[in-house]
Amino acid sequence: MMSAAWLLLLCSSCLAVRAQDFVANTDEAKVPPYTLPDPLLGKNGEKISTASAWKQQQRPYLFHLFEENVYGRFPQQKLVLRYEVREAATSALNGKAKRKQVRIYFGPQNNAYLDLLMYLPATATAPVPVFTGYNFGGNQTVATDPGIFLSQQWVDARGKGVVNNRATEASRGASASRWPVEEILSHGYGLAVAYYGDIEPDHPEGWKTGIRTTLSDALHIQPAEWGAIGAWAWGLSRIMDYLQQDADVDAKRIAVTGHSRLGKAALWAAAADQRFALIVSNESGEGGAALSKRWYGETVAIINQKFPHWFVPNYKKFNEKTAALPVDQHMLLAMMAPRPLYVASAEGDQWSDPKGEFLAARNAGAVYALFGKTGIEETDMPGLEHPVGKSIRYHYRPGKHDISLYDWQQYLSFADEQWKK
Ligand code: GTR
Repeated sequence: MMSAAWLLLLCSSCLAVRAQDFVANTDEAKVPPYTLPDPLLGKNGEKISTASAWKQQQRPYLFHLFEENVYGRFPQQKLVLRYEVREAATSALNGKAKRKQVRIYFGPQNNAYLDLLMYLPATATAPVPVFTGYNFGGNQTVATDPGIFLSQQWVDARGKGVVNNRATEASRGASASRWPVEEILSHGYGLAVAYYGDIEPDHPEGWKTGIRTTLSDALHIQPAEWGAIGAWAWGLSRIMDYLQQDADVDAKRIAVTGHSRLGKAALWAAAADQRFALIVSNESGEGGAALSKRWYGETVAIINQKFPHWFVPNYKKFNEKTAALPVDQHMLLAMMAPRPLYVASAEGDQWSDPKGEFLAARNAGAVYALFGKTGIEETDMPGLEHPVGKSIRYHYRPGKHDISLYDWQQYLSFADEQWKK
């Protein structure tokens, strides 16, 4: 029989765990000990020690664990896509760019599509590497360029120039500071962006009008078998399908980038689709590059509560017990191997747990080592504006949760290093 005192103790420690998981901690001294699963520990307890065992056995096994517990199933059914070049301009952005706007239809019907906006260096004489990723408010927010089609989709009411959840002319260039197009072009790279709401509007009811419903039959997947992040990731893979057959694009050098929730989607897309050659996570935080078992900043419970539509329903099982999660996010980052990976955090964004992002990036290195690649050798979190690491790079910069010019400059020079050797 358990004594009353013991019961009391047990109960109060349960309560402590509950409270801890729902409350965001930002005091490093209060981070309790946690254990990270070993990405090289196989399904049957064996040690994975070669790149081929990783590729053939361990990677598919971990991918499946992420599908089951975090993001949901990633549909493999191939669709016959249709591409409509809606507009092409040989001279945009004061002659610095060629602009192309392509509608990617996901099948024979006209009800499911995504609008891609591309800027390519005007002077390019050969196919160029391309950075791709989503924006938050429609393609017209990326630049003030009046030639960009205005998004007609549902957009978040908080965006600049948004009236009744629709974008207006006043939204042009609203997120231009996040997309230094000329800087990207000056490195000889193109940019291909889309609005994530084309795939699924970002609210708990969004799945009803998004591709989780419209393509449910075509993809042989029920809406509840995956989440919005999974759907957005799937959309990035379809952008890749398009880019692969665009003669202006060097399809072997396509980088996928994403900020915050879109960084989560970029990471999951690159885990599922190894055609992405370089991956950038900008402050992707919880459910992205940050460790889930480390109690700091946003937690699994908080994210599931606030964004019930982002992950697979199974993920909610771990709200109050992240210790039971069979995976952690260093394993997601490990699935990028051996491709170059950049993880970035900001000082003013403790919500994303910068140190948890650094530790995940560092711990992914064991898998890169199987390929003879060096990740991050530094054991301590680096100082501000002091990027570290080789095939896996990490930086911590001053400033708020955002994508700054400094961030892009690091990504572009990282790509130069990797691609222009
Ligand atoms: C926050 C959310 C984060 C991050 C962020 C964003 O509200 O808690 O996980 O995704 O939004 O996307 O800006």
